[in-house]
Amino acid sequence: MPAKPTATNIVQLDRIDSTNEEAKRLARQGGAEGTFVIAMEQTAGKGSQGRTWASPVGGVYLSTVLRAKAPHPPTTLSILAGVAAAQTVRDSLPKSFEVSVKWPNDVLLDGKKVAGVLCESLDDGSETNPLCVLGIGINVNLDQSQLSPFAGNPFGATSFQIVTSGKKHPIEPVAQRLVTKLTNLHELYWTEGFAPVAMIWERNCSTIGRPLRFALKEKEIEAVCVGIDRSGALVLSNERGEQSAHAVGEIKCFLP
Ligand code: BT5
Repeated sequence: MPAKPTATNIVQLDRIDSTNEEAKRLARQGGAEGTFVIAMEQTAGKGSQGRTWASPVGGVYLSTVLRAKAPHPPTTLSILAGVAAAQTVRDSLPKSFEVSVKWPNDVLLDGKKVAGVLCESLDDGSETNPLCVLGIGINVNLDQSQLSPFAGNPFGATSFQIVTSGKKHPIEPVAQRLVTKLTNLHELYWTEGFAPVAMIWERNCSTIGRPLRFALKEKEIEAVCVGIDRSGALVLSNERGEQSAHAVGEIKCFLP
């Protein structure tokens, strides 16, 4: 059993292709566990499934290398990262703003996407406690024109600057807060397992008890969200009360 990783090393960069790629390069050289890579700007920021993440100066772009702890799969770490990002956004803004996490790990600020998470597994030969890169992007000082390409997405896009009527926010404390939240949550996960992290996720989510439209690979279904299971999969209940767990898929919208 490897030792519990701690935040040992923070690499600060002005500009990089992708902090996830840099974290992977460091991991390949060995000893990257617990390392944080933070950049002011990404030239090739990545979303999930080959999508891109707009990453101009004004956002927080952070990746860290952590191990999932058996028997929990890497998906549990991506849930953990969503919780850390939501806590970071909430603690960085006045309490009047509504912050929630949408399964699995998008963070919504007043109902619009303000942060995203990309979790990638690294094959380091350890099947028991796989090494993962967790990448988080938070829109802090991005303006309307920088986010307008995403206005048509199901949950749109927003930033700290947009919701606070154009106010600029210091980036450094947001990045620092995210490092602390990730470190604390990973410690909790490592010592007590995924269950307490899942409970915090459920407390922070906008989803439980709400009817929603969910896109599976080949069809869309309407169901009520019940919670997440021990692997981080979304548990839905249909109109007959039958429950199903979904490891993949996307919440398209909430229903009235
Ligand atoms: C995500 O993907 O939400 C994962 C984003 C992870 C970004 C971090 S930044 C640090 C680390 N290094 C990287 O290279 N990546 C990670 P997904 O759910 O697939 O959402 C991507 C979609 O959101 C895109 O196809 C756009 O439609 C939209 N989008 C792109 N940039 C955005 C932004 N800055 N804010 C809101 N939406 C955005």
